[in-house]
Amino acid sequence: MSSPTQYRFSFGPWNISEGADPFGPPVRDAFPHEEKFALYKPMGFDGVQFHDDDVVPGLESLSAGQIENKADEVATMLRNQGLEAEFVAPRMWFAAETVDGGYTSNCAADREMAWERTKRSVDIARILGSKAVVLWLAREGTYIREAKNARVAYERILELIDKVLDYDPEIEVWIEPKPNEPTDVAYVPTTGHAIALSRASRDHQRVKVIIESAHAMLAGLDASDEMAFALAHDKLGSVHLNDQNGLKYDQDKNFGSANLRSAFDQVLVLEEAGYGGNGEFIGLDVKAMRTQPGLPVLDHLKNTREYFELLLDKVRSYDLTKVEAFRDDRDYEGLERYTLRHLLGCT
Ligand code: XLS
Ligand code: MG
Repeated sequence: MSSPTQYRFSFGPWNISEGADPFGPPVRDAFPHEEKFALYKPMGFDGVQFHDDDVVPGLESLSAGQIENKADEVATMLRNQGLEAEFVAPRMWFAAETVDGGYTSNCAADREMAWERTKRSVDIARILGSKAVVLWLAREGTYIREAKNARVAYERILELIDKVLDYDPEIEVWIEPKPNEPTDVAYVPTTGHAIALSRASRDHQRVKVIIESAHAMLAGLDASDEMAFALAHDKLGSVHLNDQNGLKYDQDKNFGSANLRSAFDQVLVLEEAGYGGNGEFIGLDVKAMRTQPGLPVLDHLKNTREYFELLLDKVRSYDLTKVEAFRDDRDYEGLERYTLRHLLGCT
């Protein structure tokens, strides 16, 4: 029997102490960005997920050389802390030019700006030794469907992916699908859309997906099935584990906090496929509750990591021989009882 996967965990600095929300006063101060990295290892995290401007703040007004110097500094800091950069994502949704999307904007100058910014993210990823850029296509969609030509928009996204693959012969592109928010309707809402784009690209082995549990749920889909679909295509670059209580705003709740059984199913799918065996991270995208004071606020990250480990114990003690027997008898009532009793700790 092969030895059990030693999972490694990652999260992005945006998961720590962002104290403001759109509907009330800040409940906690922002924690200084550069001090966040020292918090990773003591909490049991080995990977940092980055936006390009988490690495190089204010990069839009810096020269390529200045960006490189700052990225070099961060690379040294990561080495000193024993941390790995999991991915770098162009934060394409705050610039004035990308209000109506970057890659799919109707304006050629905006699309050019988006491409330039994406190249800088690839440069930064290369300097940090990260193998992937993540495209969370936040504003690549519309508020009214007539605003853009959807067929052309898909072509533009594919063209961009091909350009990234050409620009760097080693970089991987991981698409993070999400069906809505900030746009009303997004062009790449599901894993299936992302994998279709991958297959249509000029080097599909370098185009994968990162699946966020809550994003799948917002699309009305089962997060574990989305992960299974990507794994079946050998295209699960990473995950953003979290939870979501129904079809609302993007909540980024603690993994398992809204639906423990769904969280169990996700861990089961990952473990069964040997995910993590090639160095893939268990990435978390969880936010502190809006009511939570403190500085820095970290318990949601520690707790979600712990919930993953506890669910992993449940997955590893789930009796697959029994499961098979229930399946053979098509006794799903019995299978559900076994599963729920197992989750509830009954022997
Ligand atoms: C949004 C995402 C985003 C990315 C990287 O849900 O988590 O922050 O992962 O752009
Ligand atoms: Mg995410």
